[in-house]
Order: sequence, then structure tokens, then C-alpha cells
Amino acid sequence: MNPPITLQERPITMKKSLAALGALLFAAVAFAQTALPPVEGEVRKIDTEANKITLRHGDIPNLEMTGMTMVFRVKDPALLTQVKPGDKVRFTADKVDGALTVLSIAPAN
Ligand SMILES: [Cu+2]
Repeated sequence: MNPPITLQERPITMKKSLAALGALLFAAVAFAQTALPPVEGEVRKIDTEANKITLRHGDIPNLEMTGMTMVFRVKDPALLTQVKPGDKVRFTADKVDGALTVLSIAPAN
């Protein structure tokens, strides 16, 4: 005698709902990463060798920072070709592997 089909289908349904949950979590994480608030700033110095940029910046709510001038690491070296010292910019920053990192940057005007 064969077991009823419904008993075999159950684990498959379970797997499907777990996959759906996983996709939802992934989407939530992706959204959280793209939802960083844009910050006003001005480029003071660019160091392409060290992959770093010095920015005078306004408030960065997600890092609980008020305005100051400081050095950031840059996530992608290509970002340093988008701006030059003296540029007014808009950027996003977050802590990546313990380092304050610029994730996006573009001239403000
Ligand atoms: Cu700062």
C-alpha cells in the first residue's frame, strides 16, 4: 500500500514557505542598505592610493554624527573619479567592517 500523497507533499510546502521567507529577509536587508540618508558635504582631499576621501560633512543620522571634517574609506575606488577637492557633494556613509565608509557620492549641483 502506498502512503497518502498529502504526507509526501507537506515537506515540499514547508520548503517553499522557507524560501519565500528567505527572499523576504533578503529584500528587507537590501532595502535597509539602500535606505541610508543622503548627507551634504564638501570634498577636502582625495587619496586614490589609500582609497580614502576627506570630507567636511553635515549631520549623518545613521552614524549619529554631527558636522565635522574627517577621513572616510571609500567602498569603490571608482567613486573617487566622480568628484574632486572643493566640490560640494551629496553622499551616503555607513560602517563597513568597522570602518566608516562612503558608499555613494556625487556632486551636489
Ligand atoms: Cu564625521
